[in-house]
Amino acid sequence: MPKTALITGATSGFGDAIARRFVKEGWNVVVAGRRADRLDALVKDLGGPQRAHPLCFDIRDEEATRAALQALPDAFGTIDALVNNAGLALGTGPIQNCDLEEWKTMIDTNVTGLVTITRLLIDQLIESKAIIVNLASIAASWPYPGGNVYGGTKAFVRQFSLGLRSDLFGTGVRVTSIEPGLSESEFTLVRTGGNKDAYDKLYAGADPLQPEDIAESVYWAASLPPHVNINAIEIMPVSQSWAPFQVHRKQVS
Ligand code: NDP
Ligand code: 8X3
Repeated sequence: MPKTALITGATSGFGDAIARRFVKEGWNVVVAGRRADRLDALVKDLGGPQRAHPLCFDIRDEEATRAALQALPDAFGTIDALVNNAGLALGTGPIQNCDLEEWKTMIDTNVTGLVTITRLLIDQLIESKAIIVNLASIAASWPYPGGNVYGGTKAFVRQFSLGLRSDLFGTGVRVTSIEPGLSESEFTLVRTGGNKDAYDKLYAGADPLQPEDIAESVYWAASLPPHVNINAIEIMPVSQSWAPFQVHRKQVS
């Protein structure tokens, strides 16, 4: 009987690549997102309804999430890996210029949506001794100008992952926080409101991580023997590293 992974945010970027990676290794997948046309195309690509099942819902909507999970067919009803990947950043400006609605959207998606689906599935995940893989970010640990609420949501995801590990002690459930740096995906188009120039500039010459790189680490963590838990993986492209702290100086005459 193949194992089943439920991957949120499977309509593009990391989620799409993660779904493909798991199916390549013989798993079945439940692929979630809001764009039904992309989910249908992905299911087709993955081998059809025997291998993949689409769940179309907005992760910010608790009732929609609950209804989607309840509607899972029996063949996809036991989840062995929950990959909490759906998420977004909105805006790159400093706090003084930020739009409060964008902040709420990030919190509702990256934090509330992620904890909701985890809570709704937890009894079943314990029963199947599943792995939960949460997509955090380097922004969880390393602040940068314009990262404000996005970084805060990802710090939550990282800490929530560690907290889950503590609470799930003795259950056999494994929990991993994946924390990528610069990665090429629609993430940057979403963040900049569809600004293709900004997208091109960000990645130009940087040889960023690709969704397949992230899929590799998610699958690796999930494929290890049941007594091995990878707590966190921080991944950057070789081209990215840290800068010195900035120091604001008063004018001295
Ligand atoms: P993409 O924009 O390519 O994918 C984001 C996915 O999230 C889409 O499938 C989208 O599906 C889904 N999503 C967004 N909002 C909702 C919602 N309200 N309900 C349901 N699904 C939603 O970005 P990435 O693949 O790059 O990002 C995936 C995760 O990785 C995110 O959590 C991101 O924060 C994190 N990350 C990204 C990095 C990067 O540089 N790209 C680096 C570090 C972490 P749909 O629109 O169809 O609903
Ligand atoms: C996305 C990576 O560096 O843009 O989580 O915050 S970064």
